[in-house]
Amino acid sequence: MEVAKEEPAVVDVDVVVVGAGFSGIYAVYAFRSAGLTVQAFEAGDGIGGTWFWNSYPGARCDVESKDYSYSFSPELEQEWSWSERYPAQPEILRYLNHVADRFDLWPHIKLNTRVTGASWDADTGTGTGAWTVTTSDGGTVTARYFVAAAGCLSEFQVPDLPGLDSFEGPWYHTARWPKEGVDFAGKRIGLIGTGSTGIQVAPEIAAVAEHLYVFQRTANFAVPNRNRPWEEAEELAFKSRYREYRAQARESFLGVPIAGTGRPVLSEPPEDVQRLFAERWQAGGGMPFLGAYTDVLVSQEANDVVAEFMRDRIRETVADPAVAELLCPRGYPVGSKRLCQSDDYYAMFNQPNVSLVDIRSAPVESVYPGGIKTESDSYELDALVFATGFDALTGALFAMDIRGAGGVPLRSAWAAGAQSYLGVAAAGFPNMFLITGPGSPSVFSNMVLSIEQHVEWVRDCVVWLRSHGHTTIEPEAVAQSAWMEHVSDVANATLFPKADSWYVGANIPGKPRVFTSYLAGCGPYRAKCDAVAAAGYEGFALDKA
Ligand code: N01
Repeated sequence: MEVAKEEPAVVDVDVVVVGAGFSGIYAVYAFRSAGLTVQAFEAGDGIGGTWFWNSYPGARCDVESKDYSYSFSPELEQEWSWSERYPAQPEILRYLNHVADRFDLWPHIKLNTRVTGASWDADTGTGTGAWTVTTSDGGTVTARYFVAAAGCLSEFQVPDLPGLDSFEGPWYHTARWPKEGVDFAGKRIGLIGTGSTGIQVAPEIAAVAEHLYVFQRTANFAVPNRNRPWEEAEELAFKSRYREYRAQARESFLGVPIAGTGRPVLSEPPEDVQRLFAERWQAGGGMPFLGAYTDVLVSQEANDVVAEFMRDRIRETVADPAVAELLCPRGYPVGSKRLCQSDDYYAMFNQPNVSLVDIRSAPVESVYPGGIKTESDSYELDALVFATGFDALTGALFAMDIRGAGGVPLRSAWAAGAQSYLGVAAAGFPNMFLITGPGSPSVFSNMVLSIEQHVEWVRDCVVWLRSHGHTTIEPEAVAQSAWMEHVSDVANATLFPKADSWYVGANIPGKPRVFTSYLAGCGPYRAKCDAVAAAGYEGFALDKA
């Protein structure tokens, strides 16, 4: 007997939001403030997204606290007090919980609930189309708009090492760190992964472990943080001009106002270049360092100057010249893999209980019950730590079974690489919005600023649709293709696509190699998004579905 498809007669909520990290939390606030009904689902048993899951020791943001915070509420901005220049993970989590308390957002957030699927139904009986969203608790909710705020770096990756199952000790991925913490005292620990995360967690492990073995496949560039307490007098002085500062940030390239020289490295006397890099090295921070000159990320010759400066700092920090040379990154432009920040990573290799293991020249062969075997040696280990990264940008979207018009899966629509218009919406997926999606500046910017910009744009779009009597919106295929071509043209004028990084999906076997972040800067990108809206959502089809 054929069972009739049950179609909901009414839509439960106006907006479903996936995730309750920085994006989802602000989306709840923004949509509710616009008079919309909103339901957010969060897989974790707490809010915070990336800052909830990545609770490994040493986790800290490399964007300064004053920038890595919401700007939507001047009152919040004034009353919250950051304790350090760069915020540590527990403090960011406290901040986000404070925001949820202060703005009474909890009633709209369902924890412990993963969104498993979302499908667009053009005819729900309401005559307007809606998304049917399924969740891990077996629930179903319908919504006019589906907002994916699932994070750019959510789907973590554990390498498929032969024999890992046989390992007798515990192993951990930094993105699922046990909330109760891990005691490494007196233990021999193997760390795999030397990206931003590995570089942060390593010194913390080395401080307590009997021995830390750092298994390095690719050496990474790291600039100092020069982290320090945010003194009250400095904070008060800064806060007196916070609004003005935020306005500058919005127009800036990275979402953080950076004072650069505005000149290329290659036009400057070499001694001036060395002096300026030395000053910025001393001051700490990756953005002012790479932003000192205009050609660092577009000219290989200019980039080589910076890379050699950084290698010299490694050589003067690490006592053993052979270890120092192994730590010196080569083979890709500095900045084309995410620049790391640390005050103590390189110096850690001077500790007698730390060894650097080169798994580029002698790769890991297998894990055995008592440790790791490489092509040249064996290492007896009590525990393993993976800081091996994420299926970035698309991983969290593909983890849900998202189906657009005609039941087309997002995974199929994006099989050759992510396709979006402005990084905020995708052709064939009506009334679906992506917060910091592929095709927007996202991971190449101060994420909190980019999140606010996207959420506000989407909120204004929905309000406009309703006030103008439109029921659906989705990008026109031609506008989307032109946008992605533009994104690619901008990227190809830089050194970024040269590296095998997660930016191009190179860390995930079989993932199409596509660079999908928009590199023309936050200010110009915002202007483009605003112009599209002002022109009645140019490039979007209205009421098509
Ligand atoms: O991940 P990654 P991450 N065998 O992909 C290695 C943000 N973040 O978690 O380069 C051996 O960068 C891999 O080696 P290789 C930030 O945006 C921010 O560190 O592929 N090694 C690499 O060394 C960052 O970029 C902050 O050769 C393997 C490492 O694992 C992003 O998150 C802090 C391997 C993965 O590095 C991701 O950073 C932390 C294998 N099979 C994170 N597979 C701050 O704000 C992978 N690797 C400071």
